[in-house]
Amino acid sequence: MCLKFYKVDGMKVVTGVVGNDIHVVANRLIDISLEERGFRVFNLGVNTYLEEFLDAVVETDADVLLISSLNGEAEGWCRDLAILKSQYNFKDVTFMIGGNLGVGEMDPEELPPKFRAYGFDLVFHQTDLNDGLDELERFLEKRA
Ligand code: B12
Repeated sequence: MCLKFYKVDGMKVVTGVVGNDIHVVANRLIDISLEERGFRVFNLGVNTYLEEFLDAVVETDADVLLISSLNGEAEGWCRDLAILKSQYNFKDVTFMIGGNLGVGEMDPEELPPKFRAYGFDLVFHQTDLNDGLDELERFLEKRA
């Protein structure tokens, strides 16, 4: 059961798991949860490279790119997002990432500013999926 913050019907979301990451369970749950909220989902699945995500955003004319990372390697795969974005002509696309964004000894507080500097609008480290999707809806509503 989720609270509805914003009418998202028909908004397009490209999603998937970045890099060499085979954790598929969260990916399925994210797909189902987005569909249930009324988004139109383009799920690229596991083992997806950043360039493939950006190409899919262009091809589907998506409103949101929601990247998931579970094995802790997101930083290596995503730090070039801002550079890649500058090669495309994105207008009003929301870039979101979540899952397990760090590994080993690190300060979890440092992860959101770090990933925002890489070019993400919304960053969720070890956050409940529905809390993150509620936040996405609030963000889209504010931006509208
Ligand atoms: C099952 C599992 C595996 C299976 C995966 C099978 C499969 N095809 O899916 C196998 C055994 C293959 C595996 C392999 C590995 N795994 Co593994 N695996 C797990 C385990 C036990 C459960 C993952 C799972 O399915 N959880 C259920 C789903 C529903 O929960 P979830 O993944 O956490 O996703 C939720 C949230 O993260 C969140 N979320 C996810 N994405 C996003 C995005 C947004 C925007 C938001 C808001 C929220 C959100 O919502 C999801 C749904 O509720 C976890 C430990 C654990 N207890 O979580 C480790 C774990 C994820 N694995 C881990 C590791 C390190 C690996 C390996 C690197 C191990 C190794 N050395 O080989 C490899 C990775 C190989 C690779 N190339 O990716 C680590 C990651 C470390 C980290 N980053 O903190 C974990 C946390 C175990 C640990 N404590 O060390 N793994």
